[in-house]
Parts: sequence; structure tokens; C-alpha cells
Amino acid sequence: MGTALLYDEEMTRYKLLWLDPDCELERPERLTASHEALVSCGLAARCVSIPVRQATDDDILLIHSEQYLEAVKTTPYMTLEDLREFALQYGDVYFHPNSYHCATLAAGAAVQLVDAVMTGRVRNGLALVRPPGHHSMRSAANGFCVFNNVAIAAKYAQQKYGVQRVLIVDWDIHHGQGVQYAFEDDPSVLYFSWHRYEHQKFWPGLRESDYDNVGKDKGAGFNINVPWNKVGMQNSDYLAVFFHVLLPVAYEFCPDLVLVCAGFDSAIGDPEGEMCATPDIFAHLTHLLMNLAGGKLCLMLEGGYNLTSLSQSVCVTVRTLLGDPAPRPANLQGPCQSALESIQCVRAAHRNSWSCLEHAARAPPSQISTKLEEKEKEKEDKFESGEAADGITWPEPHACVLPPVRTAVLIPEEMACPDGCKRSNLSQHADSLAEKEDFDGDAVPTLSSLTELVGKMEKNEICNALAVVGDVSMAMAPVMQRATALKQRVLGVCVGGTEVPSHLPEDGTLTVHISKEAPEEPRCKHSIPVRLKSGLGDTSGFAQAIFSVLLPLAYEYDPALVLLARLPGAGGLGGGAWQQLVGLLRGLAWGHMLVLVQEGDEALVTPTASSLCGSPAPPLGRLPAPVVEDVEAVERLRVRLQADWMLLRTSAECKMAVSSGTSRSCLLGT
Ligand code: Q6M
Ligand code: ZN
Repeated sequence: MGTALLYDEEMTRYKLLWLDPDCELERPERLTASHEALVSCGLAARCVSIPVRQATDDDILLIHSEQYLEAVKTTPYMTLEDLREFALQYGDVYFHPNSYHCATLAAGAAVQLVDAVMTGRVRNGLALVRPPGHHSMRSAANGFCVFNNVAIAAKYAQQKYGVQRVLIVDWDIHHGQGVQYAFEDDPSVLYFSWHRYEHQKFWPGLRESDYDNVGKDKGAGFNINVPWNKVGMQNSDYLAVFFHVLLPVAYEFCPDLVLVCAGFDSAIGDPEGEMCATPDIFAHLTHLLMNLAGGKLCLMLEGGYNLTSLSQSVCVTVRTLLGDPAPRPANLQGPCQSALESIQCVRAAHRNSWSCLEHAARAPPSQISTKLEEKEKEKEDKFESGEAADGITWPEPHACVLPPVRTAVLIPEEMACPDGCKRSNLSQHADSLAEKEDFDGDAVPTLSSLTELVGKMEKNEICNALAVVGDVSMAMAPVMQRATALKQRVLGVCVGGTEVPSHLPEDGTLTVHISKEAPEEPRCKHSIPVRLKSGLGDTSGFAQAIFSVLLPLAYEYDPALVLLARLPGAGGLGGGAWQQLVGLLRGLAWGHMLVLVQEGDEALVTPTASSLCGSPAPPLGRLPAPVVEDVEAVERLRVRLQADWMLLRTSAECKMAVSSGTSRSCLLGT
């Protein structure tokens, strides 16, 4: 199951023919530079290349009016003056005699990508297109966009393949108002967009781009706007929105297909966005969406105007789609106050629509409301960091050296080696500790084989590993010790069981224990119990624990190794939820993860190995409301920990531990 790449040079053959400072950013080089970067780092060759066809009138009419389509069709025959005048009736858009042709190719690429993913020809893919689409409306071009590629693709998927629910994630830095208008009363399409807003001062400056625009009629709750009211947003701000807004809602929604308005003007260095998130962050945004909808993920290029930042972001994104491990997320110092205000507002606006947000804080006090009227008089700095973005630099993302072995397995000899895995030989070393502790050296791996695996991961000889052991609880301490001895920071994640395994090293480790029986209070800073009283079978409660506590903690901790242990008593945890956990944790530590499964749980070997190899986890189904007691317990824990762990914060009221006001530096390493 591969990754599709759709690209056609023809889409570089139109450009701005007159002077217009508002449109000069949108150049053919955006596409050539992105494509050349994919070719030169060998990524294009690893993708399934699919030829681009033109969208038909019927495809375009799924979203646009006949009148508008006919008008655009006349543009190839217009004079320069006519083209100029034609463009002038819309906002921030230009036309060229080849624009119509390219716009049909861009929309065509989008529907073809949907075809390729829906028919199972590929798992996921990226359409490298121009013109972009998310601003164009039923009867209007806007913001460089002619036809709404992603909106057309969503409708096409519903019509041709009977897809019920489509999630559209718009991570471009502009609000895709065209997509919002197309689906605002439609509960079958969930539209999420974050965008530079600056209290309505930023283009397109619409009142309806604010967080309180949640959709209309039956579609109420299915439109999620996250306004950025300052520039300079960083990796933490983006991740916090994913953890505390998008992911919980997306999992509750349970889409059959995910489409992304993949604009990279939200990356550092972009002249339009003026944000400070590094290209690496797109590996994580992509990765975090890859276990939704059984992995059916289609990305269509939208904006991105700094050719360096754009090309780097495109490469990191495609690398992730291909299943390569994501780089360690850099620079996670927690969301800024302005981002927290937005997060709080969005969660409050949606608390009645989504059961995962039911417990969210109510609407914030009006002084931190993001309304324009109230902000007009304020002379405030547009930068959270207080500095300009000119001359900004950032380190080039470095590709991971792929280890020769993706997934090593240490499983009983009589078990067949799962597809795509490599059986690891049992250590020949005498294993005195194991013998002493009654380890059965024949049927299960010895402790020294486990610690050898840790060493091989540290040397990047293997990416991840799965071991079936006789006593998971007993095996944890030596594994963690071995890793800390190698100066590696380890994140331990235990599910099930009554107690956290004893004798775990504390220095250089953090252990999160999710279980029905976990203690209510943490015993020390290095060990965090997450107690789900109704058991791990409450998938909604489990999901809540994952998104609102485990993942933010894990990302902020930034381990070099993840040790995932399934203790006895995790039986209630469904196979799907377990695979989601494995899949999501692969985003950390360059994918270095050792999974321990208890002897007797052999049925989990195949699904676990498949998730470690990068296969998407099966969808969890539409999640019901979680058990109130558990939600409240998870929420109490999140609030208790947010003083120490900034990625756990969801509201601006929490000001503790924010050093020297709100000033932050955008430049890395300072
Ligand atoms: C430009 C003003 C320049 C696809 C997209 C298009 C953005 C259009 C921006 C128009 N305004 N000073 O969302 O990136
Ligand atoms: Zn944009």
C-alpha cells in the first residue's frame, strides 16, 4: 500500500502577467521547487506516480454554479485587459489564458487522488497543484483560487463511493472560507481550519472566520475555526490545538476519509503567515492524522510562499506519508497565551456539540474575547514574541537514516514471523538475572535479548521491536535501566495491571500508567497514574486519556525511546484501541519503541506488529460519551499536571510557570 504523488508540469504554465503586489507571491516556482525537492531527496521515486486528468464539468458543478463555470471557461480567449478586468470582480486573484486549464487539472488531481485512495490502489497521497482551491466559492474566484479542489474532492467521494463522513483539515494559514461555505449546514463534512486572524484584521478579514462560527442548522458543531490572533505561533501552539481540539473531535466524528487543505504558509519563513512553526511539525500533523479513517488520507497543496520552507515542509510531509519515522519534535515550550485564549474559546464554543469537550471550561471572560470591536483601541504587539520575523532562519530538517530493520520481533519459535518483521535471535549470552528470576529461557526471550534490542535501537540498527515475555512487569526495569545507562530518556507507558512495576529507574525516565487499578495520586514526579475506573473497555475514556494527557506529556518529554508495556489486566482494552495507541506513539523518539506483550496474549502479536510496521489502525467507530467519572478524573489529572507540563494547558487562565510574562523568542536555540 503506497503513497500517491500527483503532479503535472502543465500546472506551472500560468503566471501573473501584470503588476499586482497582492498576487505576485503565487508563482510557478512554488510547484517546480517543491517537486524538484521531492525528486532530489529520492522521495518522488518512492511514491506511486499517478497521471493527472482534467476535472469534468460534472466534477466542478459538484461545488460551483454553472454560470461561474461558463464564465471561467471564456477566460482562455480573453485579452490581457479583459483578464485583468475579469479578475478584478473577485478578491486577490489573477487570471492567465492557461488558468482555466490548470484549474481543471488541479481539481482533477484532487478527485483522482480520491479515486486512488478509495479503490485501494494506494494508502494515501499528495496532489501538488496550483491554483490552490480553498478560498473559491460557488460563484467566485478568490485568494489565488479558481475551483475549490478539496471541496470538490469531498463531494466526489461522497457521491461516487458513498463515503459517509469526511474530515477536512485545513492547516493552511488562511481561512478556507470557500470550504466553510460549501459545508456549513452539512453534518457529513467536518471542516477544521486554523488561520491567522489578528482579531479580524488579517485577510480575508471575515467575521465568520472566528471561533464562534460553528456551523448552521444540522451542521452546527461541524465547522471548527481556530483563529490565531498573533503571529509567531510555534510548534507547541500547533500541537496543542491538535491534542486539545482537533484530535478528540476527529476521533469522536470517526471519518471514513480525511482530506487536508495542505497549505505550508503556516510554516516559518512564510511572508504571508509570519508564523514560527518549523517544517518538521508537518511530520507530526500528518502522522497524527494517519490513524484516522483506516489511513485514507489525501493531501492537496494550497498555499506556501517561501520556496525553502515550502519545499522542506513538502518533503517532510511526503516522507511521513510513506511511513518513515518522524523527526523528534523540536522546541516544545508550551503554547503561548494568545494560542491558549483561542484554544479555550474554541473548546467552549464546541462544548455542547462534542461529548469529548463537554467538560471543557466555559466561555472565557470577555476581556480575552477575540472580538474586533473590543480590540480596536488596543495598541498591541502583533507578535507574541515582540520581534519581527525578518531575516529569520531555521535549521534544515534532517532526514532520519532509515535503520536496516524496521520491526524486530522476539516471539516464541513456533509462531510465524509477522509480515514485514524480522525475527530477532535470542541472545546467546548467559542470562544469570533471568535465571535467578525464573525466566524461562527457552520459550521467551531472556532479559539480555531485550536489553540488546534497546542497544540496537540506540545504534539505529532497528527502528522498533515487539517482544512476548513471560513477565512484562518484571522485564520493564532492566530494559529501562539499560536505556538510561545509554543516556537515553525513556518514556514508559504501561496499560493494565494493578501497580506500576517496581524498581523502575527514576532519573531520565517518565512512566505513565493507564489502568482501572492505577493509584489515584501520583507517587512521584516520574510516575503518573491515569485511573480509568470503568476499565480500559471504555474506549471514549481511553481516547480522552490519550489525547488530553498521554500525548501532550509524551511530546513535551521528548523521549529517545518509548517502552510500551501491556500488563496483565489490560484485557478490556480492545484491539483497535491498542493499535491506535501503538500507532500514535510511533510519532515519538524517531519511532524507536519497544513493545512488551505478556505470554498468553499472543493473539496481539500480528496486530501489534502491523501497527509497528506502519499500517494504520482500524477506526474505533463513533465514540459514545465517555463515563463521566473517568472524564473528570482525567481532567483533574490534566489540571494538576499543567503547572509542570505546558502542553497540557487548555486555557489562558493558567499563568503559573510562564516565565517573564509572555515574551518568547521565535529564533530557534535562543
Ligand atoms: C495576499 C495579500 C498579499 C491558498 C492561500 C491563498 C492566500 C491568498 C492571500 C491573498 N492576499 N500581501 O490560502 O494561501
Ligand atoms: Zn494560505
